[in-house]
Amino acid sequence: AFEVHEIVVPHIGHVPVAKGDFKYLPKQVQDFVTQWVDVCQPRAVYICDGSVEEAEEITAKLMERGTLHKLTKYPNTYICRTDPRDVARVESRTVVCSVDRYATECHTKDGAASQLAHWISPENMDAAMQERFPGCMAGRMMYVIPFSMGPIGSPLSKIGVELTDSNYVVLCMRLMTRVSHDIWRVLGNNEFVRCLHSVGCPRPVNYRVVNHWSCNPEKVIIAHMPDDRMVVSYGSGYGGNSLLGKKCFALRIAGRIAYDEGWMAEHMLIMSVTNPKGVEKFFVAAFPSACGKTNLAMIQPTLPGYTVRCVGDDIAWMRFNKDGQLMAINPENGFFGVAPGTNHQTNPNAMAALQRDCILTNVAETADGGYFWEGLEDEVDKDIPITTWLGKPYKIGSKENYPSSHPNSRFTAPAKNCPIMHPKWEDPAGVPISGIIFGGRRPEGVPLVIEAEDWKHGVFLGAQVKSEATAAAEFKGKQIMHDPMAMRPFLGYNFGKYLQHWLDMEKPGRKMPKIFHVNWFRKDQNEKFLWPGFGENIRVLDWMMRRVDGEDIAEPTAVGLVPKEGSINTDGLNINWKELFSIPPDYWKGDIHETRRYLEEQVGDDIPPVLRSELDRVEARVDAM
Ligand code: SAT
Ligand code: MN
Repeated sequence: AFEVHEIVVPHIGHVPVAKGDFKYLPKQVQDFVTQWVDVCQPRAVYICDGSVEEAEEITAKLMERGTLHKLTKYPNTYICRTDPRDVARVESRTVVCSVDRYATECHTKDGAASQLAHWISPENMDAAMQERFPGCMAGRMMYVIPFSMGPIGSPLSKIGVELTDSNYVVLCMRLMTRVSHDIWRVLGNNEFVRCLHSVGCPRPVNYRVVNHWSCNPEKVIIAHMPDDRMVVSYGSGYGGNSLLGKKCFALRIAGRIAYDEGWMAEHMLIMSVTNPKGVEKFFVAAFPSACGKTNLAMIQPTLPGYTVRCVGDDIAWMRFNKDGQLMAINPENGFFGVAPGTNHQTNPNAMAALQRDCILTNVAETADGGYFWEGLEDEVDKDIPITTWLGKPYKIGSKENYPSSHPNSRFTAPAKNCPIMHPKWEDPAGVPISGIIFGGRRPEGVPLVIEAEDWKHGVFLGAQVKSEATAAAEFKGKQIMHDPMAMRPFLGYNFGKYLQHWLDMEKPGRKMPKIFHVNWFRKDQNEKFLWPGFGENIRVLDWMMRRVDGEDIAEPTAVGLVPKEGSINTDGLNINWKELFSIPPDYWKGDIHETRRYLEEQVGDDIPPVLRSELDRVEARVDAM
């Protein structure tokens, strides 16, 4: 005779645990999972461990369903096409919850609608959640993703747990963050950032699912509760809306933690430049989304003898160490880069990173199993049949079904695939920053580079960042939008307080980095770019390095320091220096008055007094031009 053993499936309430050992999770995580299992009612819970086997299992499921499609040209690389209604961040539905409205928004002039963070009251937040979350995962799996922003266990890193009903999100989180079983041990009894995400499509679905991509565009909300260190996202599966470690955690929530703890969480790439003398300096740079941060972070310098290495392409966490040196880490583990425009000319290092282990979302496919997007015309067979991101046939050069890829189509690639990652890119101590660069797309009036006179003036330069709208969010057309510090979409608290926090970074004994503003996008009367950009940008970085070392190659103007004529190496280029560096008085008078109008309307009484006097000072000088 033999005994019959009952197979006991562990449960959370009455919901079975499909994978993983719930008992192993720290108590505070168990409570978090239990709470939302009760509300969302998934059919089962899947505790992720970050293993390769797990990725293979989930990839196979997504291929079976048709959400992912394997590209035969590159190993372990997949194409994904979303519902065309779910293609970018939704700024208008991105909100921050606080008891006091002015913890989130500024005291705007005459109650103007805030463009710098959108507030939601705790009552409205509760109602929004009540309307969406109960039962929202019915018939679906809830994945529990343990992740670290920054190297696992580093003192500068932070841990989060994302609950999601999207397995596409699981795969992308594995590329963009560090997902591992080890997180539970490192976390112990400590606090973590709570992330809750649902595509908002409980089963049975009573509408047509487009492209095997579940989403609920009418009900999208991306909400942040900085006091509770929590993010709640509903209705979208795309990018920054759903990979909650990225903009939601690493910028909006971390920004608030940084404010409380005296450090900085910024929308910045991190890179190093080594000159022919072997001297290396690190820079961070803040440009609005889709303005070329990824390209700059990975440039292939055209000047001989220079080496560029990449630490990160989107987010920098920075703090001054005990020696007064500003140190930066990249909290991410991968790149979520804009695909169109990326090619072997503009960014060979990104192309190298795209040879394996990637997910490409909303790009086109060539008949031989490769990817295609606008910008790759010279790198594939001209006659090859192409299928657009909308599944339509396309031929290079044809107007029909153009463009082949959505303008905000993206590649998701592991950082370690990039051949020029800095050997210290995962150093827990971070890398020492010598210069901070701001910039945007400014077709008119703004010179190639401006250097701030001091830290305060630099903060002002950052506050006046504007740029042509791009496809990274829902805005249309070529309007020039304010995007102060390139943070407009990513603020987690009152922007006046944020500016004061920047000003407060300057303290005796600290080595304040130099601050610059660049514009690669100035055009002449014939709409032609005045500067070649991309690899040639090394020439501007070289000038900045020499400025950091105090070389006498800058001269004052009303708007800041600019290069003395000829002090940027333009050998071999055909450059109209006068036009590239001109500061047209009429343009700048209009611009500075417009900046004042914007700051007074949007930041209002929250404008820090020091920043206001910078504005007055610069405006008086510009008016006297
Ligand atoms: O916010 S996303 O991560 O979707 C991309 C961006 O805007 O930089
Ligand atoms: Mn970004």
